[in-house]
Amino acid sequence: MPSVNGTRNGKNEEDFVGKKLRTLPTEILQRGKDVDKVDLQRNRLKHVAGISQLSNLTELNLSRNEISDFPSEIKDLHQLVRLYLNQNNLKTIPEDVFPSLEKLQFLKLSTNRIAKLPEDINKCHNLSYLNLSNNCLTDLEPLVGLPYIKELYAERNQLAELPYSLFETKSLTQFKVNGNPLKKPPEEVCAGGLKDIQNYFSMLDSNSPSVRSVKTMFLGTSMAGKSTLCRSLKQAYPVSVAEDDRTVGIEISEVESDGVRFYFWDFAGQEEYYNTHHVFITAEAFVILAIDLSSYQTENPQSFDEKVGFWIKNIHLKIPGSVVLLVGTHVDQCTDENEVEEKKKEIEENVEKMLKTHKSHLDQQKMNLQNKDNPSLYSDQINQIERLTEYNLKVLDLVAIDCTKPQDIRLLHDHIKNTVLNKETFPNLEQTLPKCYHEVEADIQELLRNGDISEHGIVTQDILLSELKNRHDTLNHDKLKLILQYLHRIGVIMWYKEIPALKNSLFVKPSFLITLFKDNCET
Ligand SMILES: Nc1nc2c(ncn2[C@@H]2O[C@H](COP(=O)(O)OP(=O)(O)OP(=O)(O)O)[C@@H](O)[C@H]2O)c(=O)[nH]1
Ligand SMILES: [Mg+2]
Repeated sequence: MPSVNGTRNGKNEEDFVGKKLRTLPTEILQRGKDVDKVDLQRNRLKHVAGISQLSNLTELNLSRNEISDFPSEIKDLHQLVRLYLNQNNLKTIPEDVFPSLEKLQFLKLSTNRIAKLPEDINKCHNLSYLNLSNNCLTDLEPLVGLPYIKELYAERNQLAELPYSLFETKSLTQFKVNGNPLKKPPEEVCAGGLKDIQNYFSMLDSNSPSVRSVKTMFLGTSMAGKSTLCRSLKQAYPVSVAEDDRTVGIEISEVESDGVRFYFWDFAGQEEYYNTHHVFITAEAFVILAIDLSSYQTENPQSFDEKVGFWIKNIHLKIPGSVVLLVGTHVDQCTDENEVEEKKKEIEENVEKMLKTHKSHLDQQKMNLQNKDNPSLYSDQINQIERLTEYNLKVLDLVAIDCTKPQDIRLLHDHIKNTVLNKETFPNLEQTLPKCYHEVEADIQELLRNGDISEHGIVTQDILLSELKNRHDTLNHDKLKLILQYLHRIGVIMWYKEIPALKNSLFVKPSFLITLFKDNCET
């Protein structure tokens, strides 16, 4: 039994924080019913045998211990109001615990390995705060029916679908679910918050289609072959791009292939556009990083930096959850296969080094904080760093091709198809959307084509809403606005709703906006 220096205050509160405890101290157990609150966080407890003797406990903090089996004695703590079990190794929670915790209002189970919730958790009638973030949950259905749930956190789990009925609960005011492979509702809907989720479900019916879509960004230096790749992939055949045909700003297009809708974003590689890229790089994406292999120089750090390093750094900063495919072009202009192989190898090795350095910097920073005199003061920062390390920019091996050769374009096309359909690489590919979301998107394009919206695509909110309302009498302004916000989040339109001077203007043709930015940058 380790020596313990628990501190007591007059209010029957016991503090045993960070004492390296492996079992509950006997002196606390002896005090039995007199104890009101116990803080045992940051110890080495694997179990809490005897805890049921503290039958008047209202608050129990067991966070940051080594508990892997849910302590069944907890169910005898009928007075418990707040329970912390976050940062342990819990995998399962048995049935029959929560119905007995009639007074429990606050439950923190974040950062464990829980894969399944007990079916009777919804019998914990007074629960108003529940944190389930950083676990492996695939289903929140057992939570349906919690009458007073107010705050619910389920970030970074394995949730693909959310139960509709959960959002019919009037009491719910806070809900966070980012970092899940969501398809129903898609992450971009959830990002809008509770109201967006509720509206999404109210518009969803049994006919709502499931679509697989992926935002594909073509990045790389000017003349690398981005537009050639983009246009050739669309045709599944080489399309020649003239030398003086530089992309101005950005070209956005859509193509359907093998049941997947690709949104192609072909960026200008010329330097004067670099300042504008961040405007359009928001969510996760599939990035095709084009590298002209013929002009790439091995053993020349500057060449690597300019053609590859610069882009990887930027992608890491702006879209850290992305998948990057390195595509080496112009192999026909390389001397032979050896040259191509050598360049491919060097690029892949350098990229790997970059990613490793990035990770070791984060680990180092984390260690510095953990080694401070009182690391619990920095636990929030440590958590943030841990979150950043979870974002693994995935960089796939380099595919070297000659863009003028039909079989090379086909090879790349098939390679992209296999990559995108790989569930591990793209867990978010499939999404279920109410039909009206697609219809509104198509309507905006039609309004543009018909000239009902001016050519540059700038339109006031009132005009757009009234045009859309004419076409969808079942959708009120609030619902239409939520759909427009979703389209903004996926990048189909731009709506700077938070900026007072711009909130009444919608940019339904983002490519025009970037040209404006370019002009600004040049002046
Ligand atoms: N021989 C050969 N030419 C290529 C290959 N890929 C691209 N090109 C040519 O290289 C030139 C530049 O290609 P683009 O696709 O326009 O380059 P980009 O990356 O879109 O350039 P920016 O729009 O300026 O950013 C064009 O003339 C293409 O025809 C290739 O694999 N082999
Ligand atoms: Mg181009």
